[in-house]
Amino acid sequence: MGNSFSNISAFQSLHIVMLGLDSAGKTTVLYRLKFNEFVNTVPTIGFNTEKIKLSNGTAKGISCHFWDVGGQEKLRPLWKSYSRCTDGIIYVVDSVDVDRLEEAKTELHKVTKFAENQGTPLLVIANKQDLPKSLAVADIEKQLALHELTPSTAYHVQPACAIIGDGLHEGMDKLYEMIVKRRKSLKQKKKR
Ligand SMILES: Nc1nc2c(ncn2[C@@H]2O[C@H](COP(=O)(O)OP(=O)(O)OP(=O)(O)O)[C@@H](O)[C@H]2O)c(=O)[nH]1
Ligand SMILES: [Mg+2]
Repeated sequence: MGNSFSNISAFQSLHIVMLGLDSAGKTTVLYRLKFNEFVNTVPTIGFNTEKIKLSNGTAKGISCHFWDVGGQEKLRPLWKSYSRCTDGIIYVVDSVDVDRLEEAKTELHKVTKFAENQGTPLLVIANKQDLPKSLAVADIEKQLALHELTPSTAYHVQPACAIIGDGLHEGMDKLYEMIVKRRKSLKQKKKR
């Protein structure tokens, strides 16, 4: 049976960049998706990159080329070039690091304002939901002021726990759906 995503199988590997403040859990997400197990990480100096074939949900079988860029302040100037011309942006947030949510918001809004990123679908991963006092998705959405993003930017906020993998496949499905939708509408615009 065909579904609305069937044309995606013909797509080449999706190009996904993963950003977020240091220690948010980006590299943990990357290796959880790659190996389906917890991998102990060290702070990323530079970036990690992996080709991953998604193994679950509606995006099952889709190949993604992930770029996981270090989130330390001195590395953030790199975000611009890594996020250029990607199919999707994943922004990982530490849901208990309340003191740095404002900083996370500022950095996210900077990224989405780059001309090349206008309209690129955004998956916000509200990570570390296993920890007590983790903020709920609605609070994170509000604190990151996602409603202030340009209307052309589709986004989804996904609660997750990268160390056990909860929420990651659901999040990837949502990102994939947004990417498909965007490609379709860009195609239709071209036809007009
Ligand atoms: N409790 C909990 N800890 C997590 C979770 N995800 C990641 N961590 C931990 O958070 C710490 C930072 O994780 P990383 O994946 O290295 O963070 P990062 O975003 O890649 O950080 P940089 O490379 O410095 O940008 C590690 O000790 C992880 O084990 C989670 O869902 N729950
Ligand atoms: Mg890292």
